[in-house]
Amino acid sequence: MNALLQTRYARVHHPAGARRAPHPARFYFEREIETASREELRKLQLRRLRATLKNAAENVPLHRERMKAARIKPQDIRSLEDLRHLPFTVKTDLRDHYPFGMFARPRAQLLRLHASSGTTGKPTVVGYTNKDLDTWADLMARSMACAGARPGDVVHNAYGYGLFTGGLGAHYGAERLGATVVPMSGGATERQVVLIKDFGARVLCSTPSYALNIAEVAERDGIDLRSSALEIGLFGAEPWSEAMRREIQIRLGLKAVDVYGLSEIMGPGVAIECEAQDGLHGWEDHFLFEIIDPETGRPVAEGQAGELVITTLTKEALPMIRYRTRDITRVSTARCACGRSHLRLRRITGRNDDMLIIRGVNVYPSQIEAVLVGLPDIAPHYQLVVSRRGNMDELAVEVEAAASLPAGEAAYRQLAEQVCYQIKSLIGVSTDVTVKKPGEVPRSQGKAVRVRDLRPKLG
Ligand code: DLL
Repeated sequence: MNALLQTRYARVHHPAGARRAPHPARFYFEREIETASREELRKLQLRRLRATLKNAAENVPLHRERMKAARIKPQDIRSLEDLRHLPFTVKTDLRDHYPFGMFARPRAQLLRLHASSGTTGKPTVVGYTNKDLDTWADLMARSMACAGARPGDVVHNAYGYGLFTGGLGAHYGAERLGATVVPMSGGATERQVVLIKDFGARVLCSTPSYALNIAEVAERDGIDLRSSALEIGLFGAEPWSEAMRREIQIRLGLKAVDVYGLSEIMGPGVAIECEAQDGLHGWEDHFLFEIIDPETGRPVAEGQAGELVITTLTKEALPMIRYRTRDITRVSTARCACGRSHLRLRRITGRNDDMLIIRGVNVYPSQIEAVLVGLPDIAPHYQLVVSRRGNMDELAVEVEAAASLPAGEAAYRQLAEQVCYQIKSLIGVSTDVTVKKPGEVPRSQGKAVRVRDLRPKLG
């Protein structure tokens, strides 16, 4: 039996036996596929791409019409590069075909729907067949194992359960791995802290901003999570910085791992860091990744920053062709120190649509975060307020004084000046900084609201 089949055999036939496996950490390591040569991966991708295009052309009118307009039939695709002749799919396509118009399977064949609300208009709805849910659980289990989780671990899942894909995505992945899931969802942070400690969670799943909230509540309530069983945090669903990673690692006493995903493509588990933490492995047996110049739509050279575009290769219900994620990153196909061959995405620095242009300087909120978090005398909680004066956008930064800083107007003013100076010298933009009292910046329960946009809405 080859290694891949052996892994699958173990998983399918001895789910409870996972705890007895001689090397549990290897249990969900699918060696054959995770370390396949680039050539083998590309062959597999091409075969699956053709099947995906066939599924889309036969079952989704929008894709059929677009392929027709581009004069391309699925069988014309002879190389992965041929995909570039097909147009992109964007978020508004899903909204325009609300609720089920992009599905390639009748609604009755879907076992689950998820949706994201977004800030304007109708939600984007995504759906999964039985096989899609199975693949998702497999990929999330693979991701968790890649990050160091093992069968038998207690996984405390503080991602929100509901229409958001974080909660159920992590839940079924952890079960598939053979871990014990604590299905907490977000909120009731005091209780979360107690249960993390009492149940002996080794793995914490949450947004990075909520992890910080958990750390803060634990410190306030005198519960030392650093001496608890926690070892690994699977953090994602929002941009975060290296400074934030350091802060969380110190305060929770765990290794913070970056996990990426999006509902339109699947949910969490599209890409994750391995123990080398040198980029996030994107699972290329299920997704095809491209980086394009967001202005021209053309591919950029490997290593250059651009917008991530993803095509699904195995999805039944919602095949996505060249989906523009709006997320900005870079890729590397060099083999990783961990031995995996699947490409690596660099930390997602932000979304195209989050980018602010302040007096001609492009700024992502996560860049400001990188400056703020770790500065002495301020707590790692902040909000950015964008407004407009005349034709110019202005940026105000609200930070919070650390509890250790003596309160007082003079101390706060001096601190504001220092923060303003740091942002100006490191990013090059002038900002109006306000220092708030401890606890005054709103805490996150899930995805943090980092920007309050007070600019008049267009149209
Ligand atoms: O956030 C799925 C997810 C859940 C990923 C839990 C990781 C953990 P959506 O709600 O559809 O899905 O939001 C997707 O969130 O396009 C990125 O802009 C952002 N995002 C997700 N993960 C990361 C990350 C889930 N690790 C959108 N770093 C994506 C930066 C991230 N941004």
